[in-house]
Amino acid sequence: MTTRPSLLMIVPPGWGRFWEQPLTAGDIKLYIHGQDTYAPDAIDYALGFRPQPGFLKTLPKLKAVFSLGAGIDGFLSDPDFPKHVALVRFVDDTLSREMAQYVVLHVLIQHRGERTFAAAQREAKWRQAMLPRPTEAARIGMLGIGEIGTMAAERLRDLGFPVSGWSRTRKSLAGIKSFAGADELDAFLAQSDFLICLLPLTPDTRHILSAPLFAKLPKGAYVINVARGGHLVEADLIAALDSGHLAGATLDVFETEPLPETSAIWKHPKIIATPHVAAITSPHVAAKYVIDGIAAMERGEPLRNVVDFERGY
Ligand code: NDP
Ligand code: OXD
Repeated sequence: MTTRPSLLMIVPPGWGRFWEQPLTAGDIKLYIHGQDTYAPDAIDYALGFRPQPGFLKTLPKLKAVFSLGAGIDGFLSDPDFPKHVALVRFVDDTLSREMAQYVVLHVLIQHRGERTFAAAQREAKWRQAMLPRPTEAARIGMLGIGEIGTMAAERLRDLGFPVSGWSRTRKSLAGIKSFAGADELDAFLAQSDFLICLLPLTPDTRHILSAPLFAKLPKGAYVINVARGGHLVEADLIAALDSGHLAGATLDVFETEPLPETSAIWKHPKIIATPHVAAITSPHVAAKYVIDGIAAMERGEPLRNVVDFERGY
């Protein structure tokens, strides 16, 4: 008789109920941490987002860890993460699509002057205005042009915006200019009227969105951070907005989440803040992804989207 592989779901209290039904559709034995009793050495696979540091190393027979999200900084920040175990990112078109929608929405809110028209409506004022910039002059810079950045860049390109991407390695994407590596960062920034951060959070990218970088953007640039709060020095952003160098910002992610009620970000007139909702991983889609991944590994096939620990993403 063959035993079913076991999967431990490590999520905040209350989340388990969304995942239980889609996950048990697979040929696995599911345990929910904090809810079910299990022996640590009976766990083959784990699934989570930001597990308690040190916890995963207490599972001695782990074969692979699946991330609930595309970003895996919540695992790599654990100094005790068991690096002999494969860590798999969540990569899926439905997630990329929602992220691309969020990016397009916030570029358009700014580009089309939506907040000005909303204010005029509140005053019942008929105030017509031209676009602040013609679309072909509103240059988009994708800081990170991987799975999600590529889809967002293509959507914006198709709306008529000139789009560039910055990455570690050179890209060849139709109608999208590629800048690669630290040497080309300044040239990329100098031509980004919209700067959209879709980088992974690594030691190289932490606090990249800071005063020196903002100073290299054209005056009146708009910043969208949809990657991780750790990319941004919040005080530097507020200073660049208050000085008038930057026109505005949209933030979906924050150094401290939930964003404290006392944060100046909530009420800043030039910031749109959302509570880390640009894309929320669908339990049904992700459960199938995990079940398929486990089945592949059990058949001895390679896993897809495994994190390169050297690179940090
Ligand atoms: P990918 O790994 O597919 O893409 C990352 C991109 O960043 C790649 O283009 C990569 O370059 C580039 N990059 C990484 N390090 C550097 C560096 N040091 N210098 C230059 N470029 C670099 O990630 P995804 O697109 O899947 O996801 C991006 C991030 O989005 C996630 O890490 C996560 O933090 C965030 N996210 C946020 C969500 C939200 O709800 N707010 C939801 C989902 C994701 P190269 O292509 O050369 O490797
Ligand atoms: C992710 C996220 O990384 O939701 O997928 O932040």
